[in-house]
Amino acid sequence: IYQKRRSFIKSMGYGLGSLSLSSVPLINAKANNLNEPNSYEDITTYNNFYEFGTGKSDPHRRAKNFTTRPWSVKIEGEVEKSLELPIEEVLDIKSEERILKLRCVEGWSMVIPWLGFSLSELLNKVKIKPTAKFVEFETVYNPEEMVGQRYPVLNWPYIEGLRLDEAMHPLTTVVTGLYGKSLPNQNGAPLRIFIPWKYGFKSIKSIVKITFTKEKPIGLWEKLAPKEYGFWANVNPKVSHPRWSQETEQQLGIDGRIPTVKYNGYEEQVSYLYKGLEKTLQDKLFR
Ligand SMILES: Nc1nc2c(c(=O)[nH]1)N[C@H]1C(S)=C(S)[C@@H](COP(=O)(O)O)O[C@H]1N2
Ligand SMILES: [Mo]
Repeated sequence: IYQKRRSFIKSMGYGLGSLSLSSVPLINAKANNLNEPNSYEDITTYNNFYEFGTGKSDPHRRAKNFTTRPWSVKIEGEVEKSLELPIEEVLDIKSEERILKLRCVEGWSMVIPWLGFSLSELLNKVKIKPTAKFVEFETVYNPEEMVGQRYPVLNWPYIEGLRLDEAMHPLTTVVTGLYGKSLPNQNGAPLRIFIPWKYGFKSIKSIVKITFTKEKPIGLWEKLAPKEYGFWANVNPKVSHPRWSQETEQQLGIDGRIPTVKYNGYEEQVSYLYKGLEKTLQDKLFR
């Protein structure tokens, strides 16, 4: 099914978002290639959420009645004491507006005014053991409501992972909403993470479990196609996907393709995480 990732956006015919933002982002992390935010319409009707189908318009049509209450998030693994947090307690953590750019590995991008807070705030609710080196995330498994999960298109549930210091980076965000509203189901309600310097598939939606691990987690895409989707998946225009170049991208609502920027424009904020590892990571990006 991943072959479908070939399909690029043709001419989208969208204008620039008509909504203007009254609030200023509280996080001082402007990507060096950040355009105007995309419209609410773009962000909520053009999605990747294979649990609801592989078409870009499937999630917003099929996720309408998805049940997000009651909901809880388990935090377990290499911790002193595991925790199961009701969603209400997660949403009690103060969210702020974070205008960040999403770059999908397929070659399209959007600028999104998310609402959220640093994942570290959630992770610090448990006492993490020194043996924890990575963090694994898991999406809910609910085939009754997620029609895509009724078919073995992917090896459900969706899994992704980060190195512990990547997970603790202040730009790694727990997303609770967008455009000042609660998070639409198609964007990963009631909570998803967002890692702005990595390809979009790392930003896993509708999370029910977070596990601290000793070993590097293997994400669902990496398991399916290890030559195409690696663990690191840092945005890098110089490292091609085996089947297409990553040098440019189509930002929804913008005419023509724009150059893709290393770490999706967040190099200044995140490059220290990969000091000394850069060469290795470039080689391993899709392996
Ligand atoms: N559970 C889950 N999370 C997911 C996906 C998915 O199919 N299932 N798709 C990923 C991909 S490939 C991208 S590009 C982003 C898209 O996020 P958006 O639909 O909010 O723009 O979600 C990511 N998170
Ligand atoms: Mo993606």
